[in-house]
Amino acid sequence: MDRKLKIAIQKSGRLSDDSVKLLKKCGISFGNGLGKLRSEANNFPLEIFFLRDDDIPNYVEDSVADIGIVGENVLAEKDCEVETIEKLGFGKCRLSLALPKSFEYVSVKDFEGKRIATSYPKILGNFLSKNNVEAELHTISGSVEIAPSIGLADAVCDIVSSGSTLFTNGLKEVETVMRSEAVLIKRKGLDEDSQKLLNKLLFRIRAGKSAEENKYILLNAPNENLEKIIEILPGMRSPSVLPLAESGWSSVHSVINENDFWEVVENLKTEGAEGVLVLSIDQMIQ
Ligand code: PRT
Ligand code: ZN
Repeated sequence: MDRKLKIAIQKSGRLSDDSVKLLKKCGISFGNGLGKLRSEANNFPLEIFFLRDDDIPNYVEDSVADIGIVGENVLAEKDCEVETIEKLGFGKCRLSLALPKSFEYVSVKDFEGKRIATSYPKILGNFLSKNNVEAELHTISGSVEIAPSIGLADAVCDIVSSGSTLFTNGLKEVETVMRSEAVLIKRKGLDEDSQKLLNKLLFRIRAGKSAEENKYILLNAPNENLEKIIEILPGMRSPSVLPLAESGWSSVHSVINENDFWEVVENLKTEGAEGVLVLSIDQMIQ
């Protein structure tokens, strides 16, 4: 029997589009029509399950799926026996403690004896006990941010990304309890055939991720400054240098990290680089 790898992704929510995009970027094609719970890839031995994010760690733990994509926040709250294999760089957010705007916050000790509404009692409980703070946790599953205004709690501990939800509810963020992003998880005891398929998938995920983090750069450099320019451009191995038709000049090609991009370009300009072109990379195999 031909083995298929089973992956669980969020059906509809903040991680859905990026999870689908990630698989498609790996060259995997599948139908993900509305209302579908399961889909099979046409060109990779992969079966995709569309589930609620909260259920994904359990389904992976119970071997219903081999792997899954879920937020680290959900994973930490669940305490399932699964292994995190790769950070995926999307779904970034933080779990934070927030208080009414007018509260004069000094330190985490201000939460002593407070009633805190949250959907993350386990993560918050650990954080508070690490800080020797005793508070009363009220676990609610949604609309945590309205709890203080209706008198249900004095503070909240909720997921924040832009901060606008807290702001519009008259709250301010005062402590970060944890940072989170989407991760790829796998079940324990994956058989050899499934592991081989996972390695193949991971190879493609990593190639796409490196491509996103890097840029391809081309520029013209006066030969007398080549040495300095090459020093600025590390490249995958080292930059490619080709002579230009005009004597005394060379074309230099390299790959640079997106985070260093502007600084590198400024330094190149200082060393006399001209005609700098920067291109996105589709895949980067290292
Ligand atoms: O239906 P299902 O159970 O699958 O989805 P869900 O409603 O439980 O989760 P969903 O889709 O909202 O979030 C899925 C995952 O996305 C979360 O577990 C996080 O890992 C991640 N994520 C990233 C976020 C946010 N950003 C986020 N902003 N999850 C929730 N929010 C909510 C937050 O709860 C708050 O209500 O957005 C609001 C705050 O946003 P800002 O931008 O106003 O700060
Ligand atoms: Zn959920």
